[in-house]
Amino acid sequence: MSSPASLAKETPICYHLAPDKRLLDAGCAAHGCSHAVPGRFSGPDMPPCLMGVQHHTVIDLGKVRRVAMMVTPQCGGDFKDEAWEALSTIRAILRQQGEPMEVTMQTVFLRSREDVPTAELLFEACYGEKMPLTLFVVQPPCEGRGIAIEAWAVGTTHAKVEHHDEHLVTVEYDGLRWIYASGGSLHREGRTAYDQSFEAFENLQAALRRGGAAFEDVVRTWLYQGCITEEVDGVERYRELNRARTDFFAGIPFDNRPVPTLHRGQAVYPASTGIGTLCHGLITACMALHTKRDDVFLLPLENPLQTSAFDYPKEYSVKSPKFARAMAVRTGEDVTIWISGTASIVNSETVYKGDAVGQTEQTLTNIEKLIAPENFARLGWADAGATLADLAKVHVYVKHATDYEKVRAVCERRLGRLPAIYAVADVCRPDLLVEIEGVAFSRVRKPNSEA
Ligand code: 3EB
Repeated sequence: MSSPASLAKETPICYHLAPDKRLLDAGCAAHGCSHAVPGRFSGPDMPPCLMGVQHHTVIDLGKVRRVAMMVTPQCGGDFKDEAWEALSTIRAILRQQGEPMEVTMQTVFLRSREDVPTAELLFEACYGEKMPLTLFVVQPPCEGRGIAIEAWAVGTTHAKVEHHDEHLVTVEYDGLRWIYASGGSLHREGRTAYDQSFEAFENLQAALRRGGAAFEDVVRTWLYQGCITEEVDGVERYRELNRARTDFFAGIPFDNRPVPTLHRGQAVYPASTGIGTLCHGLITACMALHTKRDDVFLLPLENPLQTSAFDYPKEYSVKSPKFARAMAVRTGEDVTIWISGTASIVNSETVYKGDAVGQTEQTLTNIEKLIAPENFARLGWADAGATLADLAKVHVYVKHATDYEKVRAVCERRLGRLPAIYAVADVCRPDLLVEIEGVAFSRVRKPNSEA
């Protein structure tokens, strides 16, 4: 377990890598970084520019503190400057928490494939032995920067974090064991999309096993596929991914999950994001939950406005996409909702074709209805539910960079200013312009209470 002192010991390497002192002084305001700095967070050891933009949410679950961070650097400079600023911001946010924190999983969004090796080096130098499970995804951040980081951290006073290997990190607290696994980034030439996808699922399974879990413990997957809508030999790569996922999932007892659901005997698939990346190949990760507690339950959410993805008609895929619209995890009185990538689909059709604003509105309405108390009640949890105000963070994938401002305006109007990253990515249907995923935290309503 790390103490603040041991965290401080790691930093010199990073400071050494800091290529641009501009980031560390107040001179930032001079070139356009004019973020208001709340007094509590300023101080001699807190660079005003870095602390000015606070894109994080703190979630206290019992004794355990979790922090969700969405960091986009503001100050410019070359790629190393930007990466350094983003990493420093994460470090500074964690230092404010008053207890030692560790990053458990992060997704790093990069503008250019050429920056991946530099990013890998910088991140390894910065995190050392405590490298989180890290995905490097080539999806240009919309704000025009070379990098943006989405990261989860946990307080280590009451949680034990283990960094097993590059593909496996586990976190334990309160009788819960979360397993974060990655399937590697598969770039091999000459592999079909089907083989690549199947191999990624096998890799995830192998990592989960090393972490003491099985694939039927998985609650959430992320699939970043290169050339997602490209046709190879007449078949779209995303369709091949779906075929491989269907075949792989056929061997997983999702109808008999260790963590109870109301749906025994019915397959309960993980929540998921399936989206494009500018890299070739496939980058995958998943999150699993293992527990012996008897007050932990799962509820897969389907959307009253949408056909379930696994019931999509054949025109979209011979083998339908096997994922739930969201997965609600109830631990005692806390309900965490992992919302799948959600798009402007009503029933099974794309709506607001060619209209990014309309698609964003519809997507947010889809999320709102998905997590609403009425939907929870319909699906069997009468005392649970959430609103858009309960979102801790969102990730917004935009197909065309030119739609970014409009999309962001809609998101900010309906969601307020919450931690968000906007990145350019191909959504898996040619007519979809926006996809949004997020995580919401809520508590169950006590009997006899009205709220
Ligand atoms: C959709 O609703 C949009 O293949 O795992 C969203 C979330 C989408 C997950 C996946 C695909 C996936 O069909 C696309």
